[in-house]
Amino acid sequence: MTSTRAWAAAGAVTGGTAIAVSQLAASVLSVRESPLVAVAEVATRATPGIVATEAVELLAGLAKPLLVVGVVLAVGALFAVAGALWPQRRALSVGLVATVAAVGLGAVVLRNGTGATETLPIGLGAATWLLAMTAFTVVARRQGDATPAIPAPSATPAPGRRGFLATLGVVGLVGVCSGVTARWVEGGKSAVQDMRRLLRIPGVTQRSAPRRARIDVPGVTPWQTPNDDFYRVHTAIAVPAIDPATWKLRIHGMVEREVVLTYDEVISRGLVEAWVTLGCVSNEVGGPLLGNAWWSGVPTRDLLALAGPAAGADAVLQTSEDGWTCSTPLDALTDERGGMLAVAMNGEPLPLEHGFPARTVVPGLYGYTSACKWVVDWEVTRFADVEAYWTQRDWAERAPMRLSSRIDVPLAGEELLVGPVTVAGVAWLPGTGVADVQVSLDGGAWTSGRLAAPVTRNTWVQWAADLEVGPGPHTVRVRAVSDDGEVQTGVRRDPLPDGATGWHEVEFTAVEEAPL
Ligand SMILES: Nc1nc2c(c(=O)[nH]1)N[C@H]1C(S)=C(S)[C@@H](COP(=O)(O)O)O[C@H]1N2
Ligand SMILES: [Mo]
Repeated sequence: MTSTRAWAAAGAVTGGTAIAVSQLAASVLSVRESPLVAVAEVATRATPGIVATEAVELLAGLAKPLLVVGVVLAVGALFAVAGALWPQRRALSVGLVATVAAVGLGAVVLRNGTGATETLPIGLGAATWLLAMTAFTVVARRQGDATPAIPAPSATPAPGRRGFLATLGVVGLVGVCSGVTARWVEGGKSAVQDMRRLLRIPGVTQRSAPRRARIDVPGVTPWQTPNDDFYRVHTAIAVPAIDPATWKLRIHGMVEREVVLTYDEVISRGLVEAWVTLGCVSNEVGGPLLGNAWWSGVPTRDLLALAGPAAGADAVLQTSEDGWTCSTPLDALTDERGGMLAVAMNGEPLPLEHGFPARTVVPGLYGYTSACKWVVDWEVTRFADVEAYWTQRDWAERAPMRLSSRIDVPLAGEELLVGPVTVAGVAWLPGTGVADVQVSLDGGAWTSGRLAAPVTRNTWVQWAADLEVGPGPHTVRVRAVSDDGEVQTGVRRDPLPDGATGWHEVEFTAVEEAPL
């Protein structure tokens, strides 16, 4: 084995391992597309249109796999060259690998944007390569020291064969193990995805926003939030992929009898369905962490009744499969408001990110105290005895959602024509309902806008107000009035510990001429 060949082999094997490690990181962190596939897809996009179309038509379904194979071969060759260069031209070698990493990074960022989830796998891959090549160097040097017949330092050092091969074996093994684990993680996830796609839950219906719920002002937030646009908040780095066939909900603690329910047992109880607006306590005034969906599930009160909560209990500590917890007032899960163990969202089984196969939805409470995704355990207990994930971190134990409202149009900084201007947005107090929305232009008197139908007391409402504006800068504010007559406070408070308060305001400018 010539030493340059040995180093090229080391480079290629290490490259494979580096890619396998980054694939593993990517699937654990659940990036939708792996770095390799992302590079292949960017390559497709960069190919001149006609060539790409031809290739796709010619090769049909083969085009994408072939492209991936091509990328693998090209990257493998680059790693081999980098390996061959490593002992003598270290900077060039590292530069080559850095270029490969940068291309991968560029491709992933183009697809998915920047974030730890996107960039970390590639960083880990690059680190793996450097680390393993350093190991080869140490082995080669040690063998070299032991062999006095080593050539002059200007020549490529002949790595000691056995140690070098052993290192190659170890690095290769790490690569194979990472690759196999990555496949396994992906396989599990896509098996659950496939199961979810094929799942037909009896009693789940599809519903679109009632006509009367829509105010029809361009730019206002859609009344019904599509699943893909629904905000997501969770502490889990890898979204749990739970097979409904193995999922169970255990109800225990201060109960007359402990019960364990399977997925089939839950859904065979018969589903109820409702529009409910969910919101996050971390939402700033005017923020986006809110969504409204058509949920299907089983009433939490019915499930709890199966276990029979004992006197003195006032809370349910909910735990998710990934170990997150929230403590929910027992009365909120058993009163008339319609809390449910939801299994479907907008007519589809819950998306994995939103808690598949089951999550809690409780109208009127912020998500962190109630909306446990991937829920597997309900411990009936007392607030005095437990703390949950966020209450351990200084957020309030009880957190009913606050009366709030948001301006969606005009956008901040927008330039409009003088004359009539329509301001519009959404307002909410799930659990109670919104009766009126008022706006104030430039600090003037509050005037009522018009409301679309609120549909239910648990949903947000679209509103609009028609104003006359003169030239120059303007500020418009909004406040809501609840069905109970509460007027939304203008006192500005941060989300911590129990939700932000204050009026949302938007500044815009009115001009005489149409802006260019
Ligand atoms: N398992 C689990 N469930 C969770 C959370 C979490 O971190 N882990 N976050 C909660 C918070 S803070 C909110 S606001 C809602 C968000 O639900 P969504 O992601 O479906 O919009 O989920 C709640 N349920
Ligand atoms: Mo939240």
